[in-house]
Amino acid sequence: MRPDEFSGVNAGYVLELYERYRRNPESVDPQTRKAFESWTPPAEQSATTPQTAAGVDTRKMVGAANLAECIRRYGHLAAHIDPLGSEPIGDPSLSPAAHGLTDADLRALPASLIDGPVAESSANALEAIEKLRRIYCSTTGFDYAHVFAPEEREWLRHAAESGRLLPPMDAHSVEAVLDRITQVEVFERFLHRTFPGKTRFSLEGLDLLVPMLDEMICGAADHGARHAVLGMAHRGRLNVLAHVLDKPYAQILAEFKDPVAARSFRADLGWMGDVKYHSGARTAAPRGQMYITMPPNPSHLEAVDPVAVGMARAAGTYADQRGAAHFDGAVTLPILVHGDAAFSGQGVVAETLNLSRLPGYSTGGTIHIIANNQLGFTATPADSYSTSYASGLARGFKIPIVHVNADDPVACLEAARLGWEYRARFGLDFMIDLVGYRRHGHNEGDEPSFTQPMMYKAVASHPTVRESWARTLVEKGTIPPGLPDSLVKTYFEELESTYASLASDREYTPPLPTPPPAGTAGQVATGVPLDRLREINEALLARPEGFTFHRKLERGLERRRAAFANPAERSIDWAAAEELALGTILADGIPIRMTGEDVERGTFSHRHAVFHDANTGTQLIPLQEIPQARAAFEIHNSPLSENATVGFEFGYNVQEPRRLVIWEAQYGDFINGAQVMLDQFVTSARAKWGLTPSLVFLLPHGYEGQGPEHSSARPERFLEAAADINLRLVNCTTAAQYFHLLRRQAALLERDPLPLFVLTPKSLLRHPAVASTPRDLEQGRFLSVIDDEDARGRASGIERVVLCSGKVYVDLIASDRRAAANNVAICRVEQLYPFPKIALNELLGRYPSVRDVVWLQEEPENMGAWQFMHPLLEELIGDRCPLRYIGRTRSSSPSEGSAAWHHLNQKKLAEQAFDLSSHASEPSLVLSKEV
Ligand SMILES: Cc1ncc(C[n+]2csc(CCOP(=O)(O)OP(=O)(O)O)c2C)c(N)n1
Repeated sequence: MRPDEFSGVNAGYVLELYERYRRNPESVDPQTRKAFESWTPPAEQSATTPQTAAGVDTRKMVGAANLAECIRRYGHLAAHIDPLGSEPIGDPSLSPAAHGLTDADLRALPASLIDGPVAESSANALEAIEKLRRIYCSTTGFDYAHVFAPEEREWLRHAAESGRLLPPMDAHSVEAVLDRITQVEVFERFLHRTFPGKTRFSLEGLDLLVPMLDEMICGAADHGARHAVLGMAHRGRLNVLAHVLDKPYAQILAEFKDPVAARSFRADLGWMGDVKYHSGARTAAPRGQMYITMPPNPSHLEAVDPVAVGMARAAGTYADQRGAAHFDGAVTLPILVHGDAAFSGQGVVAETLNLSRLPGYSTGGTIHIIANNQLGFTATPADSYSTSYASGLARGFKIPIVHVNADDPVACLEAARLGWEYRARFGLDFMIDLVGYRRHGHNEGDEPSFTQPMMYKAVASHPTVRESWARTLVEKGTIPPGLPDSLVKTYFEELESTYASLASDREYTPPLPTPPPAGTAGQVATGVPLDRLREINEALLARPEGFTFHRKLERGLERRRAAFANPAERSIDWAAAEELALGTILADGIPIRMTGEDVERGTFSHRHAVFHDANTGTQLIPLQEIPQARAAFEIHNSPLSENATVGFEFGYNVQEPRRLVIWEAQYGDFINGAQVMLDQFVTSARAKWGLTPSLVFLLPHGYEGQGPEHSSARPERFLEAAADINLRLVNCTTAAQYFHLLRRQAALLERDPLPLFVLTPKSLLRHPAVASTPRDLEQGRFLSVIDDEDARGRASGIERVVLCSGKVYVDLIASDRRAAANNVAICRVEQLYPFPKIALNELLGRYPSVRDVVWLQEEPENMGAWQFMHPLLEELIGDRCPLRYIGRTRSSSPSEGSAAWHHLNQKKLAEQAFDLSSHASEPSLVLSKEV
C-alpha cells in the first residue's frame, strides 16, 4: 500500500513513521524509506510549514486517531449501562487531553482520521469523535477488542458504527414494543396481586428480555432457522414461558392455584412433577416457521446450559443417511439466558463455552444473554466475580460482548439484532450483558432492603421501562396519550377473565408419557443371523484402496477377519461385539452418536473406531463406510469435561430420542464430575418432567489394583438413585451380553426408553473368559441373570449359591479353590436395576439343598451393590436359608492403594467364597458375615 492509502489510526501511524523518517531516514525499514522518498504527507501538500496540517501538528493527527481507537476499545467503560444510574468507571484514555488534544484541535482535523462510517458523515474530527462517543459510550457498551479474528472485529465495528442494524423505528414497531412490555409487566403485576408472596422470580427490571428474544427468534426464523432452544433459569422464566413459548395463561394460573386443579398426580408412573418455574415447554406448532423449546431446568443454576446446547446440536443434525452425520447450524438457534452471579460462579458455564468451537459440539453459535440484575440473591458484584463485568468469562472464548442498559428499548433491540446477525454471519457465540435491576427481593417473599437498602431506595422511585418508554412516546407525540393505560387495562382484563374461568375439575397439564407394560425389555429379540453378521464384519474390515493401517493394528484386523471361521469358537472379544452391535444397529436404520474422552481409539486402545492412515494421517471410520448402514454414525473425542459433556448428550438425546446416544467415561469414577447432570437430569427427568431419556453410559469399572481412583464407577450412586422406572444398570461379563444389551437398548428407544448405565471392563476387554462365540450373537439375548452352567449338572449337591456381578466373577472362576468346591455355584447378576427378581427366584429354585446364599462383591461394604441388594435378597430368599455378605469392609475409600494388597484381598474373596466352614473375619480388608 502507498502511504496515502491508510486512514484512521493507521494514517496516524504512517504520519508518525514519516516524522521519524524525516528526522532520521535510517530509523525506518528500507521498504518504508523507499515509499516515503516519493511521498508528500497531506499536511505538507497544502501548508507552508512542514510541521503543520492546516496549522495542526502531525502529532495531533496521531492523537486524534489514537483517541478514536481508545473510544472503540474502551468506550464501554464510560457507557451508561446501569438503569439505576451508577456512574461508569470510565477511562482516562477516552479524553482528548490524554492524547494532547483540545476540542479546537479536533475541529481543525479532517474527519477521515477517525475512519469508518462516522467519518463519512462528519465535517471534521471533532464531529466524528462525538458520534463515536454516542455510539460507544451511551447506553450500549461494545466490548469486542478481545476478538482476535480481524474479519469479525471489522464486521462488529462496522455494524456498531453504521447504525444500519435496526432501521429507525416506525410508529408501528414503537407501539409493538410498548405493547409487548406492557404484556410483560402486567403479567408480573397480576401474579403479584393475585398470589401475594408466592414465588415467581419476577422479570421486572429486565422486562425487555422478552422483546429481545422475539427479535432474535423472528430474525433467525427469517434467515431459515427452524428450531430455537432456550435454556434459562428461574428469573423471568414464567414470563418467557407465557409470552415466548406461548404457554397458556390458564395453565400457568392453574399451577399457581396449585395443586389439584392443575396437576395430574401419577405416582404409579413415577410422576412427581416440579415447581412451576422449573418446567419446560415446546411450542406445539411452529411459530412462524420456528419451533421453540425450553428444556426444563433444575434448581442448579447454569446446569441447563450444556443441555440446551446439546438439544440445539441435535435439532440441527441430519443423521438419517449412511456415513457421517451432517450438522447445519443455520437451522437451529440456541439461546442461553444466564444469571449474573451464576454465569461467573458456576464451572459448567466455562465447560459449556469450551464446547462452542469443537467440531463435535458446535451449535453454529449460541447467543448468551446475562439477565444482569446486579445481584445474586443478596450478593453484590463485588462478592460474586473477579472479572470487570459479569460477562468476563466470555472474553477468553473470543465472544463479542455487548453491555446494554435494560431501560433503553432501542439499544436492547439493536443488541439482540447484532447478536443473531453476528451468529448468522460467523456461526459463533455472542454475548449480551443486559444490565437492569430486580424490582423485588430475590423471590417475592424476600425483603431486599435488609441487605441492599440504598439500591432498593433507588428502585422504589425508579419508573418501570414501560412507564418511561410510554412517557417518551407520548411526549414525542408518537402515540396518543391514552394508549399506555388502555393497553394495561386490556392485559389485566385478559388475565382476570382467564383466572375467573379456570375450571377446578380440569387438568391443564399435557398428558404424561405412559410406560410400556412390565417385561417389555425382556422380550426384545436381539440376535442377528450369522450370515448378516459375517457380511457386516467383512464390510467393517474392508480396506479402502491406498489406506495404510498401523503395523501393530494389522494383526488385530486379521484376527477379526478370522472370527467367523468357526461359529462355535470364542473368537468375539468385547470390542468386536461392540462394533458388530453398532454396525447392526446402523443397518436397522438407527443413527448413533458416541462421545467421550479418547473414545475414538478407546482409553484401553481396544476400540479403534477411527483409523489413521500410517503414512498420511487420513481418517477412516469403518462404521461410516459399511454399505449395510441406513443411518449415520458420529463419533467424537470429547474435551476433558464430564459435567458439560454429559449434559450435552442428555440434551441431544431428549431432542432426538430415536438416535442411540452413547457417552463413555475414561474411567467410571470420572462421572463423579457429572453428578449434577445425573441427579438433576438423567435419573430424575421422568419423575420431575415426564421426559424419557435413553442415553447410554459406558463406565469402566472393576478392581484391578490401580488404587482408589480407577477402580470403581460408584455403582452405589446409581442404585441410590434407582427408583420406579428411571434407569437400567448393568454389569455384564461377556462380549455377547454386551452385544445384546446395546441392541436391546436401540430396539427400546421408542418402546421403552430408559437411561442405561453399563459398568464396562478394563483388563477383561481382551480376556478369554469374556469372549463369546459368533453363535452367541446369533442365538442369544440379553440375560439379566446367568446361572453357573457347571453347577447346574450337580444342582442337588450345591450348598452355597454365590451371587456376584461383573469382573469379580472372573476372579472367582479363575481361583484355584474352585475345582475343589463342587458344592458352590457361582452365579452372575448381570442387571442390577431393575432388580431381576423373577430370574433370581427361578435360579435359587434350581438349588434345593442350598445352605446359604452369598452376595459377594469386591467393593467395600458401604459401596457397590450390597446396600441395595441386601433388603431385596432378604425378601427374595425369605426363610429358605441365611444370606451372607462377602466383600471388603466398610471404607471411606473405594479401594486400597497398593497392588500387592489388592491381590491379597482378591485372593481372600475367593477363599471366603469357596470355604463354607470358616466365616470368621480375618485381619484383612475382606469380610464374611451372616446378615
Ligand atoms: C448451583 C446453585 N447454587 C446455589 C443456588 C441458590 N440460588 C438460587 S438463585 C441464587 C442467586 C442467583 O443469582 P443470579 O445468577 O444473579 O440470578 P438472579 O436470581 O439474580 O436472576 C442462588 C445463590 C442454586 N440455585 N444453584
